[in-house]
Amino acid sequence: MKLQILLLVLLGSLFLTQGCEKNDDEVNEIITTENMILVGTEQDNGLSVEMYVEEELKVGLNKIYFKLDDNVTEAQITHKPMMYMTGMKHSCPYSNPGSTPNEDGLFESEVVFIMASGEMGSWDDTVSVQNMDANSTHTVVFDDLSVSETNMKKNLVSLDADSNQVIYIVTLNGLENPEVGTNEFTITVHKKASMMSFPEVADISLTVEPRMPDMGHGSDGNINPVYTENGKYEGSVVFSMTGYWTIDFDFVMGGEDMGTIQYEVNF
Ligand SMILES: [Cu+2]
Repeated sequence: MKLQILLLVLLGSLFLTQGCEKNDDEVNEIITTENMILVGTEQDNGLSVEMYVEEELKVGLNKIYFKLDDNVTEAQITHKPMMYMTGMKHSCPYSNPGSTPNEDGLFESEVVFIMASGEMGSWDDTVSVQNMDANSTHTVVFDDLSVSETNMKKNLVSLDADSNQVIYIVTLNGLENPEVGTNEFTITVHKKASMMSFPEVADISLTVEPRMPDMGHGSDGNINPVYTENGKYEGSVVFSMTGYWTIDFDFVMGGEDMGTIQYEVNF
């Protein structure tokens, strides 16, 4: 009898889960520019370019969308985020959109902001468009972008085979609203080759280890982050209760231990 009830509950939760997944798909489909934040509209040489975001820009991984005039079906878009500070400027890790828009007519790109905007400096994004339909070129600048602090960007300082110092820029994303249970996250890893160049790092073995230092325990069921694309590694972490947690990420490349980065979560 008890077994039958258990089976019924299991079956029920299976249907519930499927129902939820269906809903998520529907939500994804109705995301249009109307649900997004228009950062700005700029024009050059007869083409208008709009910049959209799903949420306010922040330190860490951001999706930035560009929309061109409706009739453009193919375009080569390159952009360059830049921060202007006193006496210097620097860029950050980013990826360029593909040559065709998504089903909502948006060209998708990613930017990993490594500093917040404010008294220390301001961000802009220079966007160059080669309209393949009209064979025309256009350049616009979105300036004074507002980027908020998250404390989710850290530097991993390591030595290469010749004992030269190498700086890797690491961000942790997706744990803004942690919950008891499984939390999916995305780590980004880029090498700081110069103030302007931040190539992705694709060949790192990462392990995740959450701990509750005040209580002396960790948790089971964590999934080590695995590389996907554009410097991104995806995994999940289990918080078995609310409170103060530390999360250690251990970095290994080519069998060599590169070091550990620790984040803190309190909820
Ligand atoms: Cu800066």
